[in-house]
Amino acid sequence: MSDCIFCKMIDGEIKPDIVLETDSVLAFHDSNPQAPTHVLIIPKQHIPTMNDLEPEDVRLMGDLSLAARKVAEREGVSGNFRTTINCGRDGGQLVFHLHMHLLGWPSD
Ligand code: IU
Repeated sequence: MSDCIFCKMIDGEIKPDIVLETDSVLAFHDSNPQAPTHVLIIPKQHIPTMNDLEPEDVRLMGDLSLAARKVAEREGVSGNFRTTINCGRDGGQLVFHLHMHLLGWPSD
């Protein structure tokens, strides 16, 4: 999608602070972090919201979860993180390219 900011990051037109990249997923630091670690994990395929998921996207959603695990390890927050996917404007979604937030805190 030419007007999607996350697609521009995937295409390299805009350069985020990348944590992890695989064939299907890109993970990068959120530009406005809400926790000591705040990473967004996005599918490379443009899917606007969770409401647009189809049965064939099951593997892709698994890829997002496995990427979250790896991101948490790389960021040193494996024992202290949560993930969120906002859906729709009233669900807090501002960017309409599906993304998983990973919010993490260092161990004591
Ligand atoms: P939301 O779930 O759609 O509300 O989350 C969008 C996130 O994308 C939000 O945390 C923004 O800070 C983040 N973000 C970003 O990291 N870089 C950008 O260029 C833009 C938004 I636009």
